[in-house]
Amino acid sequence: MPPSPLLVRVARGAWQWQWQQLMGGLGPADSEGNYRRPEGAFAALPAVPADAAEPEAHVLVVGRSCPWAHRAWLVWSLRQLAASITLVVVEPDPAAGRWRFSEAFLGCETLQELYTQCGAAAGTRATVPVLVSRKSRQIVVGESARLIELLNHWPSPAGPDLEPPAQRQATQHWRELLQGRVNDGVYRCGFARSQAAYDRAETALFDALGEADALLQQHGGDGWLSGPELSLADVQLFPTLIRLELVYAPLFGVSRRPLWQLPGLWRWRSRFHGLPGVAATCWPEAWRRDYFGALFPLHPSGIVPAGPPLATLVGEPPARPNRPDANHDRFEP
Ligand SMILES: N[C@@H](CCC(=O)N[C@@H](CS)C(=O)NCC(=O)O)C(=O)O
Repeated sequence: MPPSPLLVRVARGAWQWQWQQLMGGLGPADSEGNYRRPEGAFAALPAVPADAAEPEAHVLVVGRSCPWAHRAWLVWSLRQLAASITLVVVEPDPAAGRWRFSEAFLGCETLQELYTQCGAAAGTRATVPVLVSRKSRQIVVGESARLIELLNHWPSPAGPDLEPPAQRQATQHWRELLQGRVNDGVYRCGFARSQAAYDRAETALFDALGEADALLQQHGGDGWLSGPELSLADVQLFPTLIRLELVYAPLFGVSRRPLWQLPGLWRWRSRFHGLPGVAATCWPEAWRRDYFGALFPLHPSGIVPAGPPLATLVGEPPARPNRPDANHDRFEP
């Protein structure tokens, strides 16, 4: 027998209330339901440390699924900083809601312990990415937007300058636009607590992607987001776009335009993925496992869906139907 309409109404109301409480655990929202990312600690841009070139003097802590960590990992990789900065990958512990070292690191089992050991105030969120000085046991910087600037100034044997002087203004423009509307924008969609909040974030996201796509199409398959040379703007865009079909479209509801409908961005993503060292920073299984497994209020079953193989998301865009007028939705027995 189907449940009575009254029971359905009560259950719905109770679930909605509980859902709002659970969403509060993912992040704060304003009174209109817009997601508001909390400020991070250790957010200032420091000077390049005097011992920056010393072998293994610094440690960059990243998590595979975190897009903010991914951008730092990319700069570390593109600028070949492995000799002076050791990369340490932490694993999520979703039950405890924290990051854990695979093996004890500087005497710490969890990232929270490392933050405390480095003098972080009680209650500080222990987030990745974070750059730590091994010698002084201090956090150098813990905010990804500043961290990638610092890594770009870090002494490097061969790495490119990701803030090319001739493109400075355009790089700055794109970085600011991407940070809010795209990088955080997908979270503003996924963590929205009202339809209006979601609609605002989703429109801003796809407007920004449309703008980037138009520009890249004008470049005709050459060049990068802020000009002929690769820049930090490209670095910021990649972690969000490479997760689009794998995680953000199905989980955060950002599926209005699949990327193959934005061919400038599709080709840009393939070229970026093909840069030396980039593929080794991509972990689609870990991304899906962590996002679908950990974000309980968005996906209570915890079932990790299959996703398209990464290899199908790079290379030439999928062939379009060769008869544009064909009615593919028509049911023809
Ligand atoms: N503002 C930070 C945000 C980083 C961030 O939110 N990292 C998440 C993983 S994607 C994290 O470590 N969260 C752990 C926590 O909040 O306790 C940045 O961009 O560096």
